[in-house]
Amino acid sequence: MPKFDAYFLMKSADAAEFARARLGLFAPGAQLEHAEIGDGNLNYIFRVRDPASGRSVVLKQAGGTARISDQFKVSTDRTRIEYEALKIENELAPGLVPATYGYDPVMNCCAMEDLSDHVIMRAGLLQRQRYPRFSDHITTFMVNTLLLTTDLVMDHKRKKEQVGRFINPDLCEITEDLVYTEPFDDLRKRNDPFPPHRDWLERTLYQDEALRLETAKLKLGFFNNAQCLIHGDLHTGSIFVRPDSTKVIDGEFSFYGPAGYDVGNVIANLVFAWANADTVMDDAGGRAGQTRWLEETLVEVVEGFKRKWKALWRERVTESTARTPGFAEWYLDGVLADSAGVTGLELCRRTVGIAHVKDLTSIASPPHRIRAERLCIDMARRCIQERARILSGEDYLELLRWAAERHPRPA
Ligand code: SR1
Ligand code: MG
Repeated sequence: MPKFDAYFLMKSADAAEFARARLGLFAPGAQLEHAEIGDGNLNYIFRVRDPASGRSVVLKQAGGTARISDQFKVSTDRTRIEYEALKIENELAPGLVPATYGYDPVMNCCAMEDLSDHVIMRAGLLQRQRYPRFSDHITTFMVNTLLLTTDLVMDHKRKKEQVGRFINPDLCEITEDLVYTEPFDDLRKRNDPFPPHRDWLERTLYQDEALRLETAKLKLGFFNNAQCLIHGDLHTGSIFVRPDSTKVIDGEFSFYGPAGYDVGNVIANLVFAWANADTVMDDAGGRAGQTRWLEETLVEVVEGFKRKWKALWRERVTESTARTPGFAEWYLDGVLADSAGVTGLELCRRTVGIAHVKDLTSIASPPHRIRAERLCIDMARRCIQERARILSGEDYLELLRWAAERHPRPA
């Protein structure tokens, strides 16, 4: 039987052979360079390159369990979902996602543009880089992909078909457990709080009944609100950047869910970058410059999102009942409240849960890491509890400043 007619988990040499045999991108005799370059929690990522022609491709292959832990059994159908989401995103937000070159349902493998001239945004921010086009690009990506896949714009029957194509139970379950449940109830005993302040984290997150009630309500929205096609994991590790370019990757968590899930992830991950810079950078001038840029970016993300959403709403919404006076404002306020709630959830789960972020874990000094984590958690709790009134970029900055003042930088 030909090599790629039955599924197996590839090594990088297999990926090169697959690229040559199945993609038609390389000459038959080309001497291909190949490497496995993935460092995410779930998949295997290969870069295959022909140094003679300069052509290259990235192959993403799904295994039956997550890389981070065999505990997570995850359907390989997620690669199809990512491929189909990429095609839609390429249409709705051109230039803001990698080009796709094909999908193989047997090998559960998707071929896409090599973005080696970009860096993962989280890594770039930790090196104190700034990305002046990011807020403009990411708000266009979010508004176009989210609003244009709602019932307010799409043909309703077509939208229901699409909801079906994007049913993504295994990946949704990961989010339901890791984001909505376990940060507030370590029922599977797999949380991983930073030991020196484990007691503080557990007391603050697991024993606050009022907070847990609000997270239960938010989880219901994630279960039931098939609002639009969301990316589902839009943190700074899922975004490639250059100063002049932004490319959203890793859409395997895509499904029809609440729009605010994507917006809240972007905001929370800017807060992680801020907490790292403000806590770690010793040089006062450099620190002020980097944190100011992050604050401005956060405000531009929220305000740009609102501005572009309203403009696209006027242009593209066709649902007749949406013209009812007051409806547009009510709908956007709901998306913003969900965004604030998810900001809080993401801040909590990356701190206490199993899937951490380098913005926090790379802080070597325990008192500094504790300070960064506590400011994130305190801001998070208010984002969840007060989400209905958090409607502007300035509202987030007020909470960030409040939390930072409660937890001053260690000397
Ligand atoms: C088991 S996967 C853990 C996390 O990694 C992904 O990037 C998602 O954020 C998920 O929650
Ligand atoms: Mg990912």
